[in-house]
Amino acid sequence: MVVVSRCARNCRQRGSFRFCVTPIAEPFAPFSGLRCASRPRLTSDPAARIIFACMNHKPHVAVVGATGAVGLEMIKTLEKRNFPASRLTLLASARSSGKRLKFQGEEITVQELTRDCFAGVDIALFSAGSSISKEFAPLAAREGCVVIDNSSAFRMDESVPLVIPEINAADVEWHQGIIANPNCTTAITLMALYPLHAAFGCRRIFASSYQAVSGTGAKAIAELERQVDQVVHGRPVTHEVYPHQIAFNVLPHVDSFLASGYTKEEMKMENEGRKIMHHPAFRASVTCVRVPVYRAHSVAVSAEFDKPVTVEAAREVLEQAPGLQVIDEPSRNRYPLPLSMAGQYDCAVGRLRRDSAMDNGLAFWVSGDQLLKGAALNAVQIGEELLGRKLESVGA
Ligand code: NAP
Ligand code: 2RA
Repeated sequence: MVVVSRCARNCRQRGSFRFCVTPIAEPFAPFSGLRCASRPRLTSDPAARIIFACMNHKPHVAVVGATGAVGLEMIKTLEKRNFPASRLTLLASARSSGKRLKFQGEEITVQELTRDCFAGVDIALFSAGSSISKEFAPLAAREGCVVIDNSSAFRMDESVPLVIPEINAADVEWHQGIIANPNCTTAITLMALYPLHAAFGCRRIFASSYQAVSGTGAKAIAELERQVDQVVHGRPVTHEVYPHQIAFNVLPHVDSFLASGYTKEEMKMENEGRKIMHHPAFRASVTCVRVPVYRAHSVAVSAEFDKPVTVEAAREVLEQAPGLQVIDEPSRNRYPLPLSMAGQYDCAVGRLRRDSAMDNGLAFWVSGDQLLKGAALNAVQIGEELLGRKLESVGA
């Protein structure tokens, strides 16, 4: 296979991206044996018209929702991982306009998000909620920007890849301007479940989550702090974010309820899990619970597999899995804890045991920082995939 830098027939320039719009079903022409470096090698939809953005310079990056719990972590993650941004634009609501945030030793002034913010921006990391994403992400994509979106707005859209780089990195290749980041509880669970699925074939899971308040955003962190102070000082407890007191309590309620009795958050595990693992028959019955933990979600999972699975075989698989630590020495009280996982890029799995209620079943406990692997880190990793794949294509 000869890779040409562009096919001259269907390659287009949009902003600072080069991409190929050859329909994937059409044989690459005009000469067989040639492939355009701008054209994706994989797609789940053979009829789709593909737009694959290839970056040809250091990107101008924007963070939308820069002042929020996730946005602040995005800025730190871009800095810590030396993301090769030529420029960083920080966007939030009018309330934050003029605030200054640090990036690589410099102060950057936050600007109000408006419709004309995306001219010249190459990659935009969105984390300002679904309604903002629905309004501004398509507009940014039309400007030639690749949007990596943290909200649930586009996750189940068939034209939008939903990506955890350790699992389905190649899906970034069929993006059409928007790539979705998965739900945080789903992402953390799949970091342990997917390697097991690849080895033993996962049929279904039963799971309960233990979700930190920072999953709800900056206001919920403040609510827990305030309520702890109110309880400790014997004052009346006030609540604004959650329907009940969260301090010294747990709430079996994350996101809104559906007619089925499950919440939206609970259904994300099955729906998003199917798309990310390319496993349309995957089933998940989940109870999502909010706990008075500041940071890092945990999930107790019982999984049923096609093949028999021993604890030893599962451990061997999990020890090889990227982005995952195995912390599993119950006799020494060693298992993953949200307190220890807060601030870490890796997730951790432990409490591995044969599930006593299922054939071919394995029970485990997985924890991870949902602001990082469940949001900011995963988004930056997707950006890195976009840049890395250009190098791979050119060098092929
Ligand atoms: P957050 O702490 O409440 O932050 C929200 C951000 O959105 C702030 O920067 C806010 O700016 C900005 N924003 C709100 N209204 C806006 C508007 N009209 N125009 C422009 N910017 C606006 O929330 P978060 O926890 O960071 O979550 C943000 C998104 O990420 C949500 O879609 C959430 O579902 C998703 N997510 C969160 C997590 C998590 O662990 N927190 C994990 C995965 C996905 P101001 O400061 O100016 O108000
Ligand atoms: C939560 N999954 O923890 C969400 C993060 N937006 O509520």
